[in-house]
Amino acid sequence: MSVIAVVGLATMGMNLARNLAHHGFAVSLYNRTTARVDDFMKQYGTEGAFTPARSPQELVAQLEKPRRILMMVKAGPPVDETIDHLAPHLDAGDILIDGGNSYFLDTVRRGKAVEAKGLRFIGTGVSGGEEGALLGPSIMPGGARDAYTQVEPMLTQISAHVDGEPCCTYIGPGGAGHYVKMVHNGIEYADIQLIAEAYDLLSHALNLGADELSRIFAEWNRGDLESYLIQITSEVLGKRDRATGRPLVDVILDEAEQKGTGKWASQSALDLGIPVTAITEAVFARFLSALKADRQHASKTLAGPNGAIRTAAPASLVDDVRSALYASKMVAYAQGFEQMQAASNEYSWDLELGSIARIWRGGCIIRARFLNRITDAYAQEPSLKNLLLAPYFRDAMASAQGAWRRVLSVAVERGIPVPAFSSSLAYYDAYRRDRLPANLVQGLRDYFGAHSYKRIDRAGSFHTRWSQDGEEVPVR
Ligand code: NBP
Repeated sequence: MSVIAVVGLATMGMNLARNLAHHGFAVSLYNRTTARVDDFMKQYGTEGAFTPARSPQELVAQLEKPRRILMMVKAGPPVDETIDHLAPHLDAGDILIDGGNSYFLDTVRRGKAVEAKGLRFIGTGVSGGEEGALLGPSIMPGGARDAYTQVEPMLTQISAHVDGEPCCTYIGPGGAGHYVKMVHNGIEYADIQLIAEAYDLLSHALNLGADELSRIFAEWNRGDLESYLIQITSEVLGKRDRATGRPLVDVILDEAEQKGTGKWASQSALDLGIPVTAITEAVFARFLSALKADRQHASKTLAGPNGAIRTAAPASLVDDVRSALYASKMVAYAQGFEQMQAASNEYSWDLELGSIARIWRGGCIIRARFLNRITDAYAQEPSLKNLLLAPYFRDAMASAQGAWRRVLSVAVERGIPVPAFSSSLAYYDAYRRDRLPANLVQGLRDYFGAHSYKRIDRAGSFHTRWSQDGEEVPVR
């Protein structure tokens, strides 16, 4: 008998099934197109205790009870179709696990529908791509805790481990797991955009080529910025194109694509009223990059500051950009964690933010040395309002801000777009201000719409009859 089934044997399902088998778990395999099951058995059948199934009936007969089925199918309607395909053959208490990148409100809906049938449902984020799935991903499971307990030994064993701790922990009920994965992906968008801006700045302001930039990122990976994304940036920049002999990055088309998790993260932040500027700018930057034809036209039409800049950027710009990247990254993470706290309050998930940072230290795409700092910050102060207020981050921002501002001056003078760098600094500068120009915003709103305003010196709401007698009147 198998202890778990994997349904959906594309990149992720195939590698997770192999990972489970490598850890000694007997795994049943099923896929809508059964040829994939046969291909899997031919290629990997000897790696572990695999049992192929060609129908849902065959699959359920192979599984120990309560049955545990990990679905790794394309997000969206395929998940509903797979549930509908399998559920009629399952018994009360059996557990369906959706390990794809599902939208968290779909997970809430599916959880309720599945539980109404007497089954149990787990919606789990899995990060790490192909390699992570095979060698140890970061796993973010959400749903009923009793269902999680039934799969915990498997999920923790196949997850990545850092300092002997698994990169898997129970996240919370309902859609909590997929929500946290969505914010993870949003932060990944922001991280990638910040790296791209650093690359763009150094290549344009200092005229550095891909090989030199590859060396710079490799150097940065030995310091505070040490992370998977910085490491692979160095590798991508160092790669030569076989066909042309040029750096491969120079022949890759500059149109970024996306699958939607960053957009969902931004949409949810807007719904929650949380200023998640770095992720949202990263999503917008991808949209703008996709307007290639428009940009090509505009590049010949719209004026920039080129030619006006005579002074060469100093070589110290490299260090400044490193500091600016680190500071902007801290803002992106602070915003993402604030968003998760807001969602936790809104949906009553009781998220443990320090534990989330802990399970992102290994396996996932945003794994980074500095996640330890986030775990430490929440360990010291579990009700921390904003990561930037924690002593480590407060001090790191204070020491990076000079470089950050110099970098933005260089970018603005030279017309180099740095939306994530600059919106992160604007967020920092706004967040640390006790008085913002929202007083004028309120005055204008009251002028044209009688929306009223509050005063700094008296309680209550007020309206001024701006264009009539100019009198201020209290609003009840
Ligand atoms: P894909 O997202 O490419 O999905 C392919 C799988 O979905 C195949 O097994 C396919 O079956 C199945 N499928 C489709 Br398409 N429509 C179906 C339907 N109507 N009913 C049943 N099965 C259906 O696979 P993936 O890249 O392995 O990703 C799986 C999940 O993990 C996705 O949600 C993805 O977003 C997420 N994820 C992916 C990565 C990554 O790096 N790729 C990382 C993290 C998370 P078929 O063989 O019959 O067409």
